[in-house]
Amino acid sequence: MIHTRRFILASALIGAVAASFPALAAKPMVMGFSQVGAESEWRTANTTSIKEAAKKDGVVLKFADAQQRQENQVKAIRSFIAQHVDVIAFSPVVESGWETVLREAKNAKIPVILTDRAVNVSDPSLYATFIGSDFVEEGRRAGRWLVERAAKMPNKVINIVELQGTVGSAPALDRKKGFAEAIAGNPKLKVIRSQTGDFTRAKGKEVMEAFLKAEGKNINVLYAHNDDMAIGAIQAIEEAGLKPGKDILVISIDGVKGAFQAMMAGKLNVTVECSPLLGPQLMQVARDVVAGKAVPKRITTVESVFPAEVAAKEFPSRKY
Ligand code: GYE
Repeated sequence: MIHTRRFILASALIGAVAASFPALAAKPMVMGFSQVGAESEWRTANTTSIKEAAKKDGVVLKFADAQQRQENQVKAIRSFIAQHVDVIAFSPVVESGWETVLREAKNAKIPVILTDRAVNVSDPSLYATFIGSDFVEEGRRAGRWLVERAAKMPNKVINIVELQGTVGSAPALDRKKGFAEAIAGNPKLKVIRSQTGDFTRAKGKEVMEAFLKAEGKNINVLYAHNDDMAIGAIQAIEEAGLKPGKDILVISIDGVKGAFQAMMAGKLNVTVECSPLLGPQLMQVARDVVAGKAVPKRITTVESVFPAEVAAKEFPSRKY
């Protein structure tokens, strides 16, 4: 009798504890995550967001940094499959070349969630969903800002140089496309040079130096596919004796703190927001996918545009 009562009491206690700590109630979900690398401020914030959200959610995260190389990502995904994780999530460095490894995951019945960057596959059933920004729209927003600004400029021609992101990556392809689309209707706006800076500060600076050497004072505008390349390029512009933000207008994408600081210093004119804070949403969607619930095939991040005029006001509330 006493035994039974004790048993009931003990079970009730375990039940109560499990209810307040859901992670204890069941086996924790195991997620394999293959990250692009650590190429930018954006990426660092994205990694932190994913790690923190996993911890908070009681998800066991197996995290692999691919150092910007697709072959490392393929290796990581294969190792997640071998470890029988519950779900695989990854941010694909480039768009193409994923069919084989994604089919291996599908055959192993492990769902795959794309975060941040898209893939180009003929069979959409190879992934469950894609969470991230609309990069074409970001490019358009950058272009529209310039079209508006150009209306107030006396120049007959406005020469633009473009620093592209990683060759073959979704954000580089889409941001180029969206920008080109937005400026197409204005014959004054001309992209005179366009080259990759691989989303890094060092490369952004190096390529801008080459642009300046070739075109010098002909350059009116720099459009960089991310803030880090813009920040590197700003240094190159200053070293060439010109004023970034004035002699050369600077437009970029991401909205990291470094960009807000550059805007407050008058060196960057506008940044188009691209949020890296995808962690909490990823964990939620992963739970739904693992539970077999239907999820939308595309989950788009909500974002805005920050011109230099609002930088000082917005800076204190920036989270990345
Ligand atoms: O804009 C850039 C990063 O894929 C959206 O990758 C991301 C991009 C981001 O390196 O800074």
